Amino acid sequence: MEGAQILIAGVGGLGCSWASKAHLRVGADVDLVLIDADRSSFDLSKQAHVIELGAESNASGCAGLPPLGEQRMRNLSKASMMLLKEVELVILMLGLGGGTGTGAGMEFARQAKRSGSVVITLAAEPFETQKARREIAKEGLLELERISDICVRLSLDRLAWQARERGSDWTMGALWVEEFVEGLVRTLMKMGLINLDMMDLKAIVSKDGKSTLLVAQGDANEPDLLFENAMRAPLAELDIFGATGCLLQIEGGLGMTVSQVSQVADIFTSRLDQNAQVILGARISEDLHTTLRVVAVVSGKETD
Ligand SMILES: Nc1nc2c(ncn2[C@@H]2O[C@H](COP(=O)(O)OP(=O)(O)OP(=O)(O)O)[C@@H](O)[C@H]2O)c(=O)[nH]1
Ligand SMILES: [Mg+2]
Repeated sequence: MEGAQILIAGVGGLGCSWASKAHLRVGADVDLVLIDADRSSFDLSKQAHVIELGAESNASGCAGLPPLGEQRMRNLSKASMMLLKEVELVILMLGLGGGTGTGAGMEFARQAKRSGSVVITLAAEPFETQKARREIAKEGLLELERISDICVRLSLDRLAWQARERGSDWTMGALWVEEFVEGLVRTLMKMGLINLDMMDLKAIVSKDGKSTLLVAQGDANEPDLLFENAMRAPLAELDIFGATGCLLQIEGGLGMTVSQVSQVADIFTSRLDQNAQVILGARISEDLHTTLRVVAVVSGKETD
């Protein structure tokens, strides 16, 4: 899908922070929009389009009220629809539990769908200890799952725990999010050996049931470890057993062999439904050397 228009969108404090960091990794071919009521979020990137929610901008954001965020976003739909005009894929990032990410996030997702875009949402669920925020998040999540083509649920507890393990100082695990988005965008932007494009992505995500997305990187000679890596992702729900659709993109250095590709493909597809539709793509990227990068979009999971 060369020339496909990808937009990274961050909504609310956490969403804007993640989106601007992820955008730095993928460069100027991809657009960035930051949406918040709190103006300080816009200092995060010099290259971003910004949508400021509400007249009286202050650090209290949308005051923890999703309907307020939703309403403000709806009022600005003219500006956002303009921005979304040529966009084919929106990667939407937000933290659930506040007013802006939850409320404005779901309205922006609706607008993106209305404008014909595929929407992949990365939604962070509040910490276990944040009871009130988790209540707010619950409803927002249901709606985001309904609207988005793929809704990847991140657990802030798992993210923070892994960030500590990696010695990364940022408690919310931004590094993992950056790598995830980089893998996804690079996969979708470049042409593969076997060509994967937007139509393939649409075919997979149009299946009934839930979808999720895995991204993993590892040594080309250790496909098992690579799979384990993917399974260690800080996702809130990671059960791919019985899924009926999978888009698998495998990227490796010049030395990547057919046998490596098929080993990885076997491992990633072994838990799917026997009759699952699998779309496989492989690509050479010189900079990867002996590393393989795998992006798997898994869909058609039973809804629970
Ligand atoms: N413990 C902790 N959690 C945070 C912090 N910042 C964000 N979060 C988590 O991230 C979620 C989203 O927070 P924000 O992105 O700041 O909220 P927002 O979307 O800007 O919403 P409003 O400011 O209410 O309009 C929250 O529900 C928390 O779970 C923080 O500093 N500490
Ligand atoms: Mg805020």
